[in-house]
Formats: sequence, structure tokens, C-alpha cells
Amino acid sequence: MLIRPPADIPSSEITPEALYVNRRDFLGRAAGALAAASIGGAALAATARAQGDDDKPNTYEDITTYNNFYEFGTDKSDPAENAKGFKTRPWTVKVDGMVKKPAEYQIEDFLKPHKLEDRVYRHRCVEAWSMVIPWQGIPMAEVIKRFDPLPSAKFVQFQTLLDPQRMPGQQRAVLQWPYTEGLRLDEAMHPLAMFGTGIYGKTLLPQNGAPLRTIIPWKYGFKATKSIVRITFTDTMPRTTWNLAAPNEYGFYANVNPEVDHPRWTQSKERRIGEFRRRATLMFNGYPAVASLYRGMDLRANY
Ligand SMILES: Nc1nc2c(c(=O)[nH]1)N[C@H]1C(S)=C(S)[C@@H](COP(=O)(O)O)O[C@H]1N2
Ligand SMILES: [Mo]
Repeated sequence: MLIRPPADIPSSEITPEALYVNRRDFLGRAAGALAAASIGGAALAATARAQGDDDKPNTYEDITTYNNFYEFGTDKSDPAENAKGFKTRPWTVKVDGMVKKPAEYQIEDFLKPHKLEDRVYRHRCVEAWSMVIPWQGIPMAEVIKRFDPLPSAKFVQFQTLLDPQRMPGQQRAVLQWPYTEGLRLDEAMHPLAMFGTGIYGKTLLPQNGAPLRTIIPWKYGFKATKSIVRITFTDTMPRTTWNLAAPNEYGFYANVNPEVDHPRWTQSKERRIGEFRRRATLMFNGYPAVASLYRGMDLRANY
């Protein structure tokens, strides 16, 4: 199912030049897989075709019914069911910490200065399944520049809403709530990183992290933070939920890496939702442009 984005979303000019350059880089190196695409309007269908059978986007149905969102249950089918009716308006996002312009925004004001972009990204869950998702959102770097982090800020932390009434999964201590994740500031500023607000040109549904989530396509899915209410700039590595739960299994970096297995299963292969065969997992999920962020680092020690 292909859904046209609303008419007011501009089309081909929306992706900054840096991304076109990066895209050629991906196309050259990622075995013909279209790793990032600038799509809009009618171009959406064409892009889906251009990706070929190997990396065509998952259906809207798959993307919105097979989810990981423990605040709404631990089964993959739970979030679509239990997040029905979750209200994402009014919604405030607090920006604080080492930043020149701390503020508390209504979500509309948070998003207002930015143009929505459409980008098709691979999504690789640490549990060895994957999808291809046509996201809509805004580049993380643009948003961060607007807040003007202090030179001392080295990391950024993202926090999900804490509200056990509205998020019934939080009534059980399966994780330490609220869900938090973080990135090094240079990772967050990478042109591939974005805040997601939609899928297939439609406003994000609650199960996918409405009204605002992060998307870091070269990292395992758990690095993404859904339903964000707070963004904090710090000079120390922030606490992250899955690292607190099982530090030997889930590191801070969590870059997709087929050469570093999870202690309980291989990361060299993955199953694309909707397929039966297992396919090879690509280093950095097939986004080699990010390698420069980790030059000189031991990616086994920093898993
Ligand atoms: N707040 C919150 N964010 C979360 C999660 C979660 O349980 N709670 N799950 C993570 C994991 S493990 C994955 S794979 C992705 C899933 O995103 P999707 O359901 O939109 O595919 O969300 C991530 N963000
Ligand atoms: Mo995941």
C-alpha cells in the first residue's frame, strides 16, 4: 500500500545536498541497496520500485502492527492494540542541560521551523529482524543547531513519556522507566540521524512512537526513543535503558555489526519481516558513510 504524502510536503528539493552525496556513496558501496532516498509526492512509488526486490519498503500494515514498544506490552502485536487511543496532543518537549536555548515547546512549535523530509531507511532490530521504512521527519542536526549546545556538551539524551496510566506497560518493572537513550553529539549531528514524525507520508501512529521519535538507521532499533518528552545535553555518557537492563548484551554504541554477536545469538544474519529466508546483515546496517565517526575505536569493546 502506498500512500501519498499531503500536498503541502515539497518534493525533490527537500533533501540537503550532503545527503545526495551520501546517497551516491551508499549506492556505490551497499551492494545495490538503496540505503537512503529523497522521496516525496508521486516519487514515492517510483522510489519503491527503484529499490528493487531486495530492499523494497515493508507494507504500512507490517510497519504499524509488528512493533517493539514495551510501554504498551512486550509482544510484537501489543503496541498496535494497546496504544489505540493514546493521545499525542497536547504534547510538550523539554530541551535542557548544556544548551544556550533551553525551552519547553509545544510539539507544534518544536516542529514548526522545519521542513518535513521523506527518507527510506533500513531498520535493524537487535533481535535479528529488519524492515525497510519510508519515514517522514526532520534532520536531527537542524534541530540541535537551533538549540545551540554549549561547547562542553558531548552527548544528548532522549527520554520517553513517563505515565503509567496512559502507558500501561510502565505498571510493570520490565524495564527501568522512563525509557531513555542517548547519542554522542557528533553521532546525533550526522546527516542520516533524524527525528521521525511520520511513515508513508502519514502522521506517526502511537505504536511507532508518536508524536516524535528518533531514527538512527546505522544502529540497532533499541537506540531509537519513542514518544519523546525530553532532550538533555550533557558532558557525560547518559544512562540508557537496555544498557542498564543487561550491560553485557546492549552497549551504548549499538552500531549494527555482523561481526559482533549478541551473547545469545548471531548478528551476522537477519530476517526481513515478510520474508522467510535470512539475509546477511551489513556493517553499519549498510550505511558505510558513518564509519568515520568511529575511526580508531575498537568496535568489539564498544558494542
Ligand atoms: N520508549 C521506547 N522506545 C523504544 C522501544 C521501547 O520499548 N520503548 N523499543 C525500541 C526497539 S527495541 C525498537 S526495535 C524500535 C521499534 O520501533 P518500531 O516499532 O517503530 O519498528 O523502537 C525502540 N524504541
Ligand atoms: Mo529492537
